[in-house]
Amino acid sequence: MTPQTASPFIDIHPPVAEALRAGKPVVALESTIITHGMPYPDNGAMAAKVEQIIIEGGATPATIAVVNGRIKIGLSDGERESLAMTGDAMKLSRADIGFAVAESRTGGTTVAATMIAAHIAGIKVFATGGIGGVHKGAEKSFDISADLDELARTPVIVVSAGAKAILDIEKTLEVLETRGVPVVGHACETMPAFWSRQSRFRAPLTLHNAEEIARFYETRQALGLSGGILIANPVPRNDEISADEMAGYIEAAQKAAEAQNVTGKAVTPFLLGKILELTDGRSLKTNIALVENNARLAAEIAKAL
Ligand code: PSU
Ligand code: MN
Repeated sequence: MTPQTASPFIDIHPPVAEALRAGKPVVALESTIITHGMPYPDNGAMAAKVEQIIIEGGATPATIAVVNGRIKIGLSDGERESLAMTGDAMKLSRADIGFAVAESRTGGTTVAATMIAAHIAGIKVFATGGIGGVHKGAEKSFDISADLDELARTPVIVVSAGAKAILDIEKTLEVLETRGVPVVGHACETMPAFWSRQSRFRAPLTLHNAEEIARFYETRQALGLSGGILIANPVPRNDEISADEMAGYIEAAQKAAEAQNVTGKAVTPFLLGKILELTDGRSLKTNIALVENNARLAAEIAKAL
């Protein structure tokens, strides 16, 4: 529930507030995917569609962002569209969400920051595309997403299509295991790889439906086990791009990032943009399809809880 000291900085969109008060299912959505993950106007259209899917699934969507220093739990259509058009929005993770609030800035929240805000508001389920993780070459760059640490500490179920295939999936799984984060394949034994249904790695755990996922979450809570759960939900078959085909694009994007000295927070948006270019927009279509698919499952989980 909203801690007293946080509430002066938070605006809960009326339909979300009402659903939370009534104990109805709510699904949080991140906004870095809007501000940094996709180009305009596809980003705004995707964000609207995903909210629609959650409503059709019987839950209330709450897109989370920081707008002029206010932590928004749920956006109006106008606010969401205007965020989609904000060219200079910040990318906000745990390290910078407080800064954006203190300095009245506007930004998209990453998986980590969205988990923080969702938890403050009392929302237990959150749908995204892919989480951040351990980047390829992390042994040199030390680039490991704050999303992994957040999953270890904040009790929110994150529904994803796995870790983005631009990452080192094997090392990402290792860090999640070390930090005590359950990684659950949804009706699959193999870890998905974002644009592709299969990576080369096994899903550490498998559950078959929303009810089983809800029961697992509640059991962990009852046992006093802290932290979240990562659900890995494969992209629908008709929308996938095979891992073999993606590998070439990913390598080319990585080379371009190195050549242009792209580092830090800019790496993920740069790689996604480059891959979009290299695939002639196909990666974007797949990205949208998998987010929609995750929103559907998240709504079912929210109802099952
Ligand atoms: N999934 C997408 N597109 C994105 C992201 C995820 O389909 O843009 C964002 C998420 O917000 C995730 C962030 O938390 O990328 C990870 O960034 P970094 O690797 O810098 O932690
Ligand atoms: Mn990073």
